[in-house]
Amino acid sequence: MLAINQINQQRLWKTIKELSEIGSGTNIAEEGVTRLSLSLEDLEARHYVISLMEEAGLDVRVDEVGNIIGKLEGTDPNAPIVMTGSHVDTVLQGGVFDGTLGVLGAIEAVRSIKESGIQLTHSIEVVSFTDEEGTRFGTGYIGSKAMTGYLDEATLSLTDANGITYAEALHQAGFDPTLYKQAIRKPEEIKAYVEMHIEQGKVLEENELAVGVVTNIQGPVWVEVTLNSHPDHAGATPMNMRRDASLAMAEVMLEVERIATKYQGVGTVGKLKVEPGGVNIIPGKAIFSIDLRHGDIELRTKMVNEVTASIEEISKKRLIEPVIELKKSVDPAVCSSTIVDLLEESCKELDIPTMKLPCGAGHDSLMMTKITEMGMIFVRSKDGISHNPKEWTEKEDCVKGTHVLLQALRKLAK
Ligand code: HGY
Ligand code: MN
Ligand code: MN
Repeated sequence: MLAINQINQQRLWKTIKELSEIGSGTNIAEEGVTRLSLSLEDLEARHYVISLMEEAGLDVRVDEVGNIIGKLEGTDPNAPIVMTGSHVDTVLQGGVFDGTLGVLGAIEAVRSIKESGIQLTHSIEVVSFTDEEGTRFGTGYIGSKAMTGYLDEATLSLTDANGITYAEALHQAGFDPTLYKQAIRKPEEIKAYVEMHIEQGKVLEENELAVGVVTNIQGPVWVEVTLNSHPDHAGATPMNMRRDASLAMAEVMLEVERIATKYQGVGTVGKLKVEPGGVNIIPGKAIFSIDLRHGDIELRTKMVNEVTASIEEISKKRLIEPVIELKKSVDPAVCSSTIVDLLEESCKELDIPTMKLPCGAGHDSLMMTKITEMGMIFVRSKDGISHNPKEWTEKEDCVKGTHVLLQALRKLAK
């Protein structure tokens, strides 16, 4: 009989390896893993997660927007459930651990509880959320937004690069997006949500710790900016007669850096293109993303307003028409102090040294906090690298994080 605070380490590591092979192409070291939401690779990863949950003896269901939910029944079916989970969709050429550790670790933790034969009062649900990253449709947190009642038709009509809408992609994957409201969970049916995730930063590594307890999470605002002018001849148009969309974009990008630095937030232009895109054509259009984040909502609002004002100003000066489309705006969140304390206590009981730290990245936790007590367990990232094929977390750190998750789930569900 397994001691209750032990998982099957080999089995966990094997599942991480197996899932990493889905969407990894031929050269994972160079190309990483790409499983854009509702793509064939994502669907294959979903089947893997479902089969693993079934193998673990969980009751598995998939909701109207494709959230995969594996349940370990507690002794009291009326007690609010304890939820844990993360995502298996990735960014372009992403790493092996982002999201997947939180799903596979949760499955291993709940599987070990089941194998130990211990009976817990509250049921535990492991969730693999649909489209956390937002890479394909430019928004994200779709599964957790659906569960918390923040998904809407406007979001479902966003399109990917090929003009396919979320709704069509969900439909093609076999779900019925018109029923997305049925995925909503009532706050009273969930006792708490705990997510294990790689830190994707350097703090744990600098403090030589494997595990951290998150105190608060930055909230992201994503906008898509289109700067419209007209293409012109690169040779025949004098410099003082140009309305060059790419130069306007360049100025805005430097403003994003200046304003984010001024407020000690973060600002990123990660996706950009000019049209029509010829060596001898002055760009007539520039289309680019802006990701702005801050832990404080007032300061983030100031950042967003100042970036917007600079886009207007630069466009006016260069006789360009700007269009700014809001794609995502999720409030920053403070983790539940009850859960923070419980996670610290779990580390202490397992003799795993830890520290409290803020979270720069966004997670489904940002949505789940709107309907239940939320907390996060961080696991050390090598060199703080993430959203990069070189993303790496040592096996023993994955095991330690999963032991803390197991301990926390036991305490929450007992
Ligand atoms: O954008 C983020 O912070 C996360 O990777 N979805
Ligand atoms: Mn990510
Ligand atoms: Mn993630």
